[in-house]
Amino acid sequence: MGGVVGKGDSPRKAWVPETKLEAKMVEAMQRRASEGSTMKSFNSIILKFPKIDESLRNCKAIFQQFDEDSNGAIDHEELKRCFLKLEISFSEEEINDLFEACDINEDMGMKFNEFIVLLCLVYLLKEDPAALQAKSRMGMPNLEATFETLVDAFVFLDKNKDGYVSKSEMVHAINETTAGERSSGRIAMKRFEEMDWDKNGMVNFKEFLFAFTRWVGIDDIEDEEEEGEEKV
Ligand SMILES: [Ca+2]
Ligand SMILES: [Ca+2]
Ligand SMILES: [Ca+2]
Repeated sequence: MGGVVGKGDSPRKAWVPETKLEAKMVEAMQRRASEGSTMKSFNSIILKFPKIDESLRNCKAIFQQFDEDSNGAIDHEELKRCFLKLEISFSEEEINDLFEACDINEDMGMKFNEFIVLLCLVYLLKEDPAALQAKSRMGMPNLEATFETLVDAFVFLDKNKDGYVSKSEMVHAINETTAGERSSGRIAMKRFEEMDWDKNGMVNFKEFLFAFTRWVGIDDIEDEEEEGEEKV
């Protein structure tokens, strides 16, 4: 891969997309950012938490529908049929990339929260006119509205529209809301650290989504197994 900045051997460059999928995500997010955000403050995002929470929980039925063998996870084949049914025309490679990106505990199955993140990424990527000829909808209007809110929230935070939320952008967003409060910087840091899953100093949309599922408690629905324990 060309273009690696030649300072030392730091393993990753935070703001350079690490995968093709991430590059597409960033691109889609930047395109979306050019339309602006309806969010006015970080608080306005927080106020939407309950509604987002409810909507995502309702999505459990969709998850169960596509978890054909009811083993609590959506595997590759189930996901492919899910895409077929939702008329999401992604290539095999795109589906694989998405699957890999969202399967954070790498057990080859989408848990509920992973599936939600995946669907939201699909929602974002589907807006890409180059990737998809048809602007077909996913056929889940409520869920799409929620995804739109999440995209909107990310766009609000990403002030410089580079497709990532940096620490200073987070601080900026929170300071706007809680002007003058001394604790706000610390809150911003904490929120940021919760989001920056791979600790590379930048939050991409996927990390943001996973953080969201934690904040609204979606991942509590699934029993969180301890590490190394795959079977229930
Ligand atoms: Ca299954
Ligand atoms: Ca940014
Ligand atoms: Ca990160």
